[in-house]
Amino acid sequence: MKQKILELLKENKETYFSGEALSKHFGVSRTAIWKVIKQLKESGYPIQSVNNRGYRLLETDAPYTEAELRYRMKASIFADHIFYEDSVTSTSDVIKGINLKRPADAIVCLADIQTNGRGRLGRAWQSPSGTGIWMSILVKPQIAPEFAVQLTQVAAVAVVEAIREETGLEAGIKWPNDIIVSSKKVCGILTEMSAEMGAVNYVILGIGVNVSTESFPNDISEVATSLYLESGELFSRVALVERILRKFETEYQMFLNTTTLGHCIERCKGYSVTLGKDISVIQPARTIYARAVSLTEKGELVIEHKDGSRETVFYGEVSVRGMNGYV
Ligand code: BT5
Repeated sequence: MKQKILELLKENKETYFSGEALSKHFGVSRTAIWKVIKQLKESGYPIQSVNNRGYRLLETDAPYTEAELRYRMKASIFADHIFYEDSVTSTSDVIKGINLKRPADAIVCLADIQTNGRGRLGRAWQSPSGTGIWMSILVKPQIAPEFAVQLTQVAAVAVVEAIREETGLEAGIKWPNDIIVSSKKVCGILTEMSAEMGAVNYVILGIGVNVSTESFPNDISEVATSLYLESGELFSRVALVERILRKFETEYQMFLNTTTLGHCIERCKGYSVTLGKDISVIQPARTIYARAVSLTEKGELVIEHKDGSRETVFYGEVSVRGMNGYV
């Protein structure tokens, strides 16, 4: 009912609805209506209550809440499988529990703060309160496990285009999992999978975007940036999340049709800040120095050695660093 009342108020902004009219409309008591309105107010909606007139939603920026996100994404694969928490260890951990209790083909979990945000290979991901989007998307593609790694590129292209459209910043993709602006990292993507022989159970895409961060701890201040630091503007997290999820859904559906990145690989190449650069590919057993020359339709990186021979490297087995720094 909370969702329904919110929809009614949103579709009729600035219009008063009396407690009595709402209670008749929803077939519940006026006290029940009052309780829901109280909850909505507590989660940040500017609802005004005026004696003898009723409740109305004021015209202002939308809050970053579960109800708001569900409302915006109601006609998507995520619909009412979007979950928001104030504080979690890691959205990529919490989403697994949600999937056990409320299984669905597509789930989103977001939090305002992560106390144990993770990067790849056990690295930490700084996720302070109020400053960023800490979000995990769980999907259940019916594909063989070896195809799942491509979803990192599906997420990357969704995020890079959402940032470009929402902020006007020239975001790029540093293969395989970083989104960068002005040579610094504004977003990282962590892809994890649960699979059995020959079949994927689910894939979790953890996406962290620094939105309004003003400063970073010393150890990452050289490599990290935020949308605010790059533009001087504060962007709405809820609008960005909506755009990322919409784009992700479109790209994901296209990926499912072919299980390749045929539909987006040219865009991935266009956004790539890695191609054309001399890079070091750091593998557990060796480091290769080569030039990044292309991406395959499966999202792998093609590198060219000094002698002109080419090799394809896969996400998950490498770290890529520019010879002279981060990119
Ligand atoms: C990543 O790993 O870039 C993947 C980050 C994924 C974070 C999301 S947030 C939602 C979901 N829940 C989680 O727990 N994780 C996901 P990697 O490529 O390993 O990069 C990690 C490195 O980035 C760290 O070692 C730092 O150097 C740097 N770093 C840490 N926090 C950062 C931040 N907020 N912004 C930019 N760089 C950061």
